[in-house]
Amino acid sequence: MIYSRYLLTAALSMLLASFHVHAVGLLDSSLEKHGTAPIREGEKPVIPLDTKDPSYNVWNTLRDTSGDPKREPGIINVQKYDMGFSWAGIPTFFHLPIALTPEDLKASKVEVAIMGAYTDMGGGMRGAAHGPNAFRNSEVYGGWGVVKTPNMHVMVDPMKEMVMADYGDAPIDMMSTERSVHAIREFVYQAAAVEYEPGKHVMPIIIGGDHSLMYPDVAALTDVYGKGNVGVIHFDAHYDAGKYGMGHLLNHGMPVYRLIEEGLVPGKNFIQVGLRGYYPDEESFNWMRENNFRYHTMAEVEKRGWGKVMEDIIKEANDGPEYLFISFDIDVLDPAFVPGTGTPEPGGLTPREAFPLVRRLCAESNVVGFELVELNPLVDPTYVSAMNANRIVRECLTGMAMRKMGLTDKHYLSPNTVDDGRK
Ligand SMILES: [Mn+2]
Repeated sequence: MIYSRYLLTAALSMLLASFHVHAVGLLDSSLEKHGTAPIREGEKPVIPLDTKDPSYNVWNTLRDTSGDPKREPGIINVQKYDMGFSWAGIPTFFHLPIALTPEDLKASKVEVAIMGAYTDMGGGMRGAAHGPNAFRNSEVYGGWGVVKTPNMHVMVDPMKEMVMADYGDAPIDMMSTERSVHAIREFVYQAAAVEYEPGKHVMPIIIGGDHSLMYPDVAALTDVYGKGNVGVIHFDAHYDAGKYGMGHLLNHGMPVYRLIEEGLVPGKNFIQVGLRGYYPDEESFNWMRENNFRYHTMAEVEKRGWGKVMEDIIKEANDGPEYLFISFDIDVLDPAFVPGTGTPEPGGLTPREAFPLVRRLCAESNVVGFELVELNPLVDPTYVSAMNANRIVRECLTGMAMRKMGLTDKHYLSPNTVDDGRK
């Protein structure tokens, strides 16, 4: 009953929202004509939330599990058969078992928890909300169960070397970024706070969702590791440190500014990779320089070549705070490889450039969290974006497994596959 009323409210709000868009256009032209502001002094230009609405917290209320069959905590494999192909079975991230609670993560000593976060209000184009499930369905070949296959570059299979789980999706109020971020921060924190061994925390991998996520995701890790102790390697076509957003303090182009403003991550602990195009402006670059950002634009790649830039990024990653978070906006890749994103920008990285860097960062530096954001399957007709997103995360998982095995030599590649043995 409450739920159906919730749906009705949601439908009504959407209808009102679409009216609002048209109204803004009308007000703009009347503003020019009459010179009077539509909101008079002293009036609040916002409609407050009705906190007494019975559906107010319905999106963030845990299901009553008291009637469920009793079970011991631990991960649950939801597949019926010993083996299955990539396109078959119940779609979880990489066909991994699921974990429903922090107790499940702890009981099974889960090292990596992969979770969805379907934020979609932070960008102009909607569709990133469908990113997590597009990712769950993004396996191209291979499968689960007895099918275990290594990454050919290093001959390491992360699925075999580590305990991992699909941790489900974070709670999101689809009408509000502002209300969602606190719930997401808490959700990510609860997973990352779990120690699967004394002193070793679960690594969260968050699949978005728009890039507003960077704020709650990084904040959750600073809640675990301490303010100022987590550096961010930020892959993106855009700098995402916008200060103004029509009165909003957070949208998908502003999380970097928020993290700095709140003192969670100082500017010197940001390493930005892949900036290009027509945003931001000169003033913003000056602001980044004043705040001691380390940034690597495509202009630098054009001048020095990817190989040299990649080595610098890895050196810088190991010359900063003890803990690192990778924020991978899929639009850092060229639209040829990722049309499925809300703000595509030509002239980006190729998968062949991004894969080794992500793999090496996860192997050669202390990465404790990862997010992949802005995957929008609604504009991904060939699924190539979801496939590349899948492989980016697999490269990180491979690197994590290499680190666990002690394969942390600089740019390690398998002697069996890097050449055919004649040289
Ligand atoms: Mn971004």
